[in-house]
Amino acid sequence: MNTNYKRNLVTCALPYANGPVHIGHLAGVYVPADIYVRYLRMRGRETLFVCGSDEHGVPITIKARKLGCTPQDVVDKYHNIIKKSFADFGIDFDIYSRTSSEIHHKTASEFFRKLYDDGKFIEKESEQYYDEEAKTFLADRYIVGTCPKCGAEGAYGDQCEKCGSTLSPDELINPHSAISGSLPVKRATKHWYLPLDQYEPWLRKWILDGHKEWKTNVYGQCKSWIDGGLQARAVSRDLDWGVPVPVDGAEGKVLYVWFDAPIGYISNTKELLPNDWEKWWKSPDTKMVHFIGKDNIVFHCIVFPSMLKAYGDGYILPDNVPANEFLNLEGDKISTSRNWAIWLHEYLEEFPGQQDVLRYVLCANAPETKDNDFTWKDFQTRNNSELVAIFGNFINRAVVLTHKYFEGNVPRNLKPEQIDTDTLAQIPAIKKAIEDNIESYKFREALKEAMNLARLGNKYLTDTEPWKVAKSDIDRTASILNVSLQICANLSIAFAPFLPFSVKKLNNILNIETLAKPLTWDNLGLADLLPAGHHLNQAELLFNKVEDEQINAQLDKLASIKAANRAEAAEKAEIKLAVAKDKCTYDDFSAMDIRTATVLEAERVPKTDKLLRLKIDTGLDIRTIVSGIAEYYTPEQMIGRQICILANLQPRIIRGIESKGMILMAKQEDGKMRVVSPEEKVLNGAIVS
Ligand code: B3M
Ligand code: ZN
Repeated sequence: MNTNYKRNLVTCALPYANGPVHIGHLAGVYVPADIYVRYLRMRGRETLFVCGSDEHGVPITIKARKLGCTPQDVVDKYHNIIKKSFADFGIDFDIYSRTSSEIHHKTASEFFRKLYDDGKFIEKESEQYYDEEAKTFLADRYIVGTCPKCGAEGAYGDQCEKCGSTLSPDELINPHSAISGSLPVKRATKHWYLPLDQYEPWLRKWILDGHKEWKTNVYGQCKSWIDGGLQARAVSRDLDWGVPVPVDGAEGKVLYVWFDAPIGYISNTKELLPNDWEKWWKSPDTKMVHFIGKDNIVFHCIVFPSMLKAYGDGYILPDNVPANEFLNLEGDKISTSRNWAIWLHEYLEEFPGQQDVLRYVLCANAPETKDNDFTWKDFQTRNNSELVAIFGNFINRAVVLTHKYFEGNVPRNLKPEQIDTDTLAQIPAIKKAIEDNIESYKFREALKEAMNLARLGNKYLTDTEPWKVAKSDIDRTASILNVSLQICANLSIAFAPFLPFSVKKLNNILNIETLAKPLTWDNLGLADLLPAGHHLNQAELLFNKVEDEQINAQLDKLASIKAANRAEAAEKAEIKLAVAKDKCTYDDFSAMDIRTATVLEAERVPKTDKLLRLKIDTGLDIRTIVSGIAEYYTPEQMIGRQICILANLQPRIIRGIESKGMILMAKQEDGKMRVVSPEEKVLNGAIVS
């Protein structure tokens, strides 16, 4: 393992721009990466911190269809939300760009083309599902049907969200296109594949022999992928959103999102350093570290390195990929589709100025070796009993007492005692422990060590009781507060990678601008950071208590999300076909006079949100029918439409209006009611038989 690196290239998984960032993303990827980079910068090591939005792929196109807009509209919206929320949360990227950028399209396209020209791909024709109505191939996610495992409607061609089974489109019952609803047909299509199996010997050597120091969860997953036998992997897709495949005859095909996205790390670097990017990507002096979640391990340890290997030209490989496990929320898996998440942009609105509380809790609870759980109770407890009661309390007492007894000036160490020396002597070991833990990507442990320094200060003050000593021995009090303030300055350094916002406040209290000795990492452990006579600014609380009301409001919010999900699930369940009715006779059926009719006029029934008043031409007469379809159709959508009605239903007075008949409707999968209409225009009054 190279230990003479000259620079550090740190990347973070590119978040899909089909939704905001949530605490699972932060705990898994972005908070640890930001801590690592802030620490490297404090050590004076040349570092580049790169990220951006991942804007291609089927999830984006599905979201666009759902919202009735273009994929570009979707990524524009969420790219901006994500970028702003990262910046407001102190995730201090050198660049946060995006894969819909021109420079990315150019870089990814050239990357593919070189591998293509060098014959690194296999070309294969395969049968894919095709929607003849929409005239497009269907990615698995675009094929829906009944789950063969649990019978749930709306299962996707790759997965059933109800029971979690991984599926293939061929397994679905009644598979149909999510775009047109038509039955998909199989059609031959050509794609390009990266033959990962050809890289197995090299991957075995590079990872299994060469990187035994990687985290157990990462090394273990790589080993099982490699031992399981690597397959050729498609690097193109039939989709109209993404980086077009730069090969003649490849119209309608784009680079597979997991081929193009990792190249985003390169294109983002190029965008930032157009003349200097290669020293980061093609020099053995660069240490590259990918921060990701565990679901991205295969792409960052197997696929992307194989792509870089295939490309050659001196591209470096990651020195480490410290993937984290998953964070759950209140005992349940975080889920974008179920809105079961704490969204970063919402947290920032609801807890203004409290970025560091979330940074602290997410680091202290990080799922570094196993999945972990975030609870609002724990958030409150850690804030109130650790940040407020230990760190904040110590700083506040030391500064307030210095203002009380020494007009805010750091007193001279007039009367030192053994406890002072013993206490200060513990700081270098804490410094070393923080360094060792951060350098080996153990940020939870590193944070604990920083908090141990706060505990040390708090205990020192409690043991020495300057507020009592001051009554009889002001010189001893001077020493106690001098030592305490040195610990305050050390805390500013120790917490700088973790809690940048609080450290900024602390530095203002300590008035570090005028210090002769800067609070650099190398100075962590010194006992003379604040010289006697240095003037402190007024104390201000670093942290505020989180009150029960705030937590209860968040728990109520989650409860209402859970209730909405239950209601939706219940509705979906209800949509399972109603049980068949008892047999009826032909006479029973022929007693109903079902006719076609056309809607001439339509208007909402005042003071109701479900009723429309329709004037219809039944062929027999012009009549009024009041129908509960206002939540599914506007009056405008009904006018001119030919429908089917039960014409001989007894008239009823509805909201004072005589309604003669009933409109025939049917429920869709999502619970929406649709009118039953003849496929083509027929006579008004035609009998439906
Ligand atoms: N867009 C994020 C995810 O799988 C994915 C990462 C790409 S990093 C090149 O959640
Ligand atoms: Zn299922």
